[in-house]
Amino acid sequence: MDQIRIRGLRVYAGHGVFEEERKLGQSFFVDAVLDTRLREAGEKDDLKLSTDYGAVCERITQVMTEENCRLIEAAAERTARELLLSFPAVESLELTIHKPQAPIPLPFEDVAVCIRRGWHTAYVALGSNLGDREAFLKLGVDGVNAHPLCRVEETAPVYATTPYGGVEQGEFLNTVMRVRTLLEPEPLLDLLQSLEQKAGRERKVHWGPRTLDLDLLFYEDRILTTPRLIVPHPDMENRDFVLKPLCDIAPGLVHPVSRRPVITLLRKLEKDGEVHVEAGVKSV
Ligand code: A4P
Ligand code: MG
Repeated sequence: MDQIRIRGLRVYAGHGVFEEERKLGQSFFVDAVLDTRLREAGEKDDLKLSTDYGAVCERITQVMTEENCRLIEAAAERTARELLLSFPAVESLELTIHKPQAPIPLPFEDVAVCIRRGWHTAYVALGSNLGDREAFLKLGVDGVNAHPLCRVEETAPVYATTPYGGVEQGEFLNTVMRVRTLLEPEPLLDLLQSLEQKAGRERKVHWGPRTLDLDLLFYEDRILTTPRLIVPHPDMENRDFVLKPLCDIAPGLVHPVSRRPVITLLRKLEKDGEVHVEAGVKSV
C-alpha cells in the first residue's frame, strides 16, 4: 500500500518512570509510517482525498503532551490508537518513539520503541430465537458499533431460519455483520459476550434457545485455537443460516482453512446439506 512518512517530529513531553522526567520533560522524536491509498489524491491533486500530514503531526503532539505515561511503549500505544481513530483513511501504521535523553548512565545514541498497529476486518454472526428477536439483533449491531474501537461497516439482510442442532425450539432470526476493529480477537469476544449478557442471555442448553448469540466467524484470515476461541468458527460450513447472510456481504471471502470462497461453501451446502433459511426478512 502507499505510505505517508513522517520522520523526526520533535515533541517535548514528560514520559518516564522517574519523577524528574515527568516534572522537567525532555525531547522525544516520533517517526510515523502511515499505510493509506494515495492514488486518487495524486491524480486529482486534492488534499481532501488524502491525509493531511500537518494535521497528523499536530495530533501526535497533542496526544503525546496531554497525558504523561511511564513507558514510551504506553505513549506509542495511545498515539497509534488515536491516529487510527482520527484519520480513517489510514489502514495501519508503524510508529516509532525515540527517547535519546533517556536516563541511561552509559554513552548511547538513541533508544526507541517501534510498533505496528492497524484496523482489522472481522465477521460476526448474530442469532436470536427468544423474545423481541429483531430488537436483540439490533442491540448486537448497535452495541458493537457503539464501542469506540469498532465500526459496523455492513449488515446483511435478516433471515428467518428453522432451528439447527437437534434441540426442539422456536424459529431463529439470523444475520451477519462486517466489523472494522482495533480490538484483538479475545477483547472482541469479550465485547460480544458482554452484549449477549446485556440481552439477558442465559446459558442453559447447549445449542438451545437464546435471546442473542454473537459468534466470531472470521478475524482477517487468522486461524486461532485458544481455550476460549476457535476462529474461523468451526461449524460454519454446515450452517446455511450463517453462510447465506455472509455471502450477501462478502461472497468472495476465502476461508483460510479450506481455502474455498464462502460462496462455494454455501453452494455445496445447498446441494448436499441441511437447509434452514426460510425467507429474507429485512435489514437490522
Ligand atoms: N467460542 C469458541 N469459539 C468461538 C467463536 N468463534 N465465537 C466459545 C464465539 N464464541 C466462541 O458458546 C460457548 C463458548 O464458545 C463461548 O464461551 C466461547 O468462549 P456459547 O454461546 O456460550 O454456548 P452455546 O450455545 O453452547 O454454543 P454456541 O457455539 O453459541 O452455539 P452455536 O454453535 O452458535 O449454536 N439454528 C438456527 N437456525 N440459527 C442459529 O443461530 N444457533 C444455535 C447455537 C443452534 N441452532 C441454530 C442457531
Ligand atoms: Mg455463541
